[in-house]
Amino acid sequence: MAMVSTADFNWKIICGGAGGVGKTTFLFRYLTNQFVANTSLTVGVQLHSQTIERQGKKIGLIIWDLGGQERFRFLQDSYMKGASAGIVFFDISNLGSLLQVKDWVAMFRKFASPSIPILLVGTKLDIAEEQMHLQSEKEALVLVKQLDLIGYLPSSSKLGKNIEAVIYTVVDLLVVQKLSGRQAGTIGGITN
Ligand SMILES: Nc1nc2c(ncn2[C@@H]2O[C@H](COP(=O)(O)OP(=O)(O)O)[C@@H](O)[C@H]2O)c(=O)[nH]1
Ligand SMILES: [Mg+2]
Repeated sequence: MAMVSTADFNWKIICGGAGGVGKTTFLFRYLTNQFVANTSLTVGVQLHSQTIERQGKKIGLIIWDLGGQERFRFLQDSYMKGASAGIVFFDISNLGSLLQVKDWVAMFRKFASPSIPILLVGTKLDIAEEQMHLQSEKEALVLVKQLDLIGYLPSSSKLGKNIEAVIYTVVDLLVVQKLSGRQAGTIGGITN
């Protein structure tokens, strides 16, 4: 992968979470500002690249959409290498999907870096009942603390809620870490 660019930083962000929680839909919404109701099953890994500007810095991003399906797991270890940050998704309308969060966090730390910053994101806020919002937030915040994640954000790709906020939260943290000279959770890789 050629990363010839004039960006100040080039970062790889990896996305994980149970199949069907809305990872592909989220990334599609982020990149195109459109909601598609029928994304086909993500086969293995898809990647999207873009350049954004945050805090006066030009940042080249490569966002990797890891398939949640068990049968593609074998592909995934090497794709996590060199990642600077991770996003783990679960479905607010299906709290069973929270059970897989721990595994994804463990994989990111094992194959990317033990100190990789990871944001927890709830999806499909629009179809979850009010009581689920509260319940999911409570459980998500427990996980954030337990697993030492950088935070939690509820989102809806349908409503376009907290889509950019998710990406910017991660990127802004990396920028701050970089500028303050702290390790941005990566070992070599594509990070400048
Ligand atoms: N109502 C609603 N449905 C969503 C949302 N995000 C994803 N979905 C639906 O959830 C299903 C699975 O989404 P997908 O992105 O393929 O999940 P992935 O396996 O995690 O990539 C699709 O039918 C999406 O349309 C959302 O924010 N609101
Ligand atoms: Mg997918």
